[in-house]
Amino acid sequence: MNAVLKSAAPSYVRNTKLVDWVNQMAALTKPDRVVWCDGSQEENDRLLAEMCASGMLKKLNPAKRPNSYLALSDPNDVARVEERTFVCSETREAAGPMNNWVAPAEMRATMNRLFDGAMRGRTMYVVPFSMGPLGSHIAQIGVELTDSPYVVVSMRIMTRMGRAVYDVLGEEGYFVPCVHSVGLPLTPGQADVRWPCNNDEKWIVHFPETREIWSFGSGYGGNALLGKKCLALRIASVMARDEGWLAEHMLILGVTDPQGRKTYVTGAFPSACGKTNFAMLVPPRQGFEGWKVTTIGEDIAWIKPHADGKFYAINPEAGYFGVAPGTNYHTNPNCMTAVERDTIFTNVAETPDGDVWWEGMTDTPPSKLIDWQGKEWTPGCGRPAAHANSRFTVPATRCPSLDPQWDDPNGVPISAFLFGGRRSDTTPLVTEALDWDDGVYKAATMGSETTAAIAGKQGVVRRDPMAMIAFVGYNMGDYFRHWLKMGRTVSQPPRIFQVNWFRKNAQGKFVWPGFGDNMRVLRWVVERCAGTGRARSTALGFTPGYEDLHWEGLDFDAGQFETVSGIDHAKWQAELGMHDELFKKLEGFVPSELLDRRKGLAERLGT
Ligand code: TSX
Ligand code: MN
Repeated sequence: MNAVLKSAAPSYVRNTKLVDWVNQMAALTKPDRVVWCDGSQEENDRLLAEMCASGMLKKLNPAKRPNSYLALSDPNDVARVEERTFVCSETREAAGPMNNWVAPAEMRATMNRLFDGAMRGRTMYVVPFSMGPLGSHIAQIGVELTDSPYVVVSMRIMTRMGRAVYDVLGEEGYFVPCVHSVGLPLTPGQADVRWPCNNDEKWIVHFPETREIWSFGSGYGGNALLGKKCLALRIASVMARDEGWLAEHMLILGVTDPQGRKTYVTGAFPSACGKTNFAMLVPPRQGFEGWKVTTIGEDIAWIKPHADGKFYAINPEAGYFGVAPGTNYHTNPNCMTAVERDTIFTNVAETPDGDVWWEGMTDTPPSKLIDWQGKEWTPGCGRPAAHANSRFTVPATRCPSLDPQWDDPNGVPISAFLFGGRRSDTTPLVTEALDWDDGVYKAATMGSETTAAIAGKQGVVRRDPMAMIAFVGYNMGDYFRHWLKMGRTVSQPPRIFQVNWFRKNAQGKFVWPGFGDNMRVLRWVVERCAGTGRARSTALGFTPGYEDLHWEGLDFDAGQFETVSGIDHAKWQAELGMHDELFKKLEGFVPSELLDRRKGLAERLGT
């Protein structure tokens, strides 16, 4: 067959398993062409030009937004699809009650049926990528086969993609095979659509034992850029369990104090809770002279125990795929600077002069826009101009706060883990866990009010253990057990803190100013790690008193502090009930240590 002949690998691809697999997948999916990507500038320019010609991308005005592009997706393909995400381990128990499960043999039959001829009329791109610095002992290699050029150019931003990966792979190197199709084959002569996808069938499938990823029917975000949620979280979490490390939904930041001492902190927050903003935080001008926050990562951390008794973390990604709405020069100036150029925007609005706009970018919207569905838009027309889950895709190297060590193959030593959901009540501003196991309990029982980053209902409290509910590739109970165990593998485990920027007052207004002022909490965390920060003991753990935080430059009185940090015993009674509901869902799998912690917490609360 011609298509198979055309797939002949370049001479620098020496991995026979890879070549065999690509040929096998080409025979199954039947693309018109196979293109082995090298990640070069020329290749990228060609793909961008092709997409501009086909209408999938629009080049933005280079005078306003140099080297940047806009993609508008199908209105039915705008977010991750959790109900269509599957973990196909040999047994249902291994996947656990939190994952959708189908027996691997049955799922393989489904995948073979769906992918048979799925790429007809299209090009299959072979996309080699490294999650983590090339050659790092913490990094992993993946190869994504995709029929979407948008995925190729996005993967080139989000990962270390290209020819150097083939060199690291060599003849025998291991890679995670990832197969992706938008699921819309073309018959000869059939015109393509702007954003091909399949509106009847979407499947995001993981085989954890064989470490394979298959994705069908969507071209959007985590459904299609398979290095991110699929590999770096769901498959990596299984590798981490087997090999003794942690693959987490966490930002990584560095805090430098005026003496130049550096403390690295990670933060796990559910999707679109402001993780990117926190990772790029700018400290308040007053009272924080000489303090600096630097960014290592804003979504995923891979964390390994080191011989010095500490955990070291890398960011496996090389770019940011962040939510645009709400991002502005006040909420995240570093991010706004990052996306000034070299950025692919998806589902934001376009201005008449060829720039982009989204809700919350400026106080007053432009008087005329083209919205995310390509329709004319005017202020007050009743529709949002940008989709609530619209995104920017930008290289990490564009970020002004990027930490000099962000690319260090050994990672950075972590002193604290932060866990924070979006809670309008109950959870205080900041609480330090009593010890490792108490921290694991707090993280495991974390709840957050839902937002638009996932398809489904908004504004209800969803339990989101470690912000990993959608991302653990095995049984959540075993994941808790793995966390408990990992704390015992290092002599200096990080301190664990629970945070909440989102408490509201009786009038339903946010009380804590958030954003840069979160530095006041972060400074206390750093001081606790250094042994200098003062704390009071409460039923929940250690918390700062009003006088233990630095208030210079902020008008925030003790009464307001009480509103964001008070412990309401009736609310905590209800909260414990919700912890029980979570544990009920995981019945038979919850480690006894956590059930003991539930008892201890109830006793301390006097309930
Ligand atoms: O990202 C946020 N952070 C973390 C920042 C480092 N957001 C945005 C969440 C959606 C992505 C926040 N929203 C934060 C926060 O700390 N806090 C809030 C709630 C809030 C919103 C607005 C105001 C104050 C708090 N104030 C005014 O609008 C003036
Ligand atoms: Mn995320």
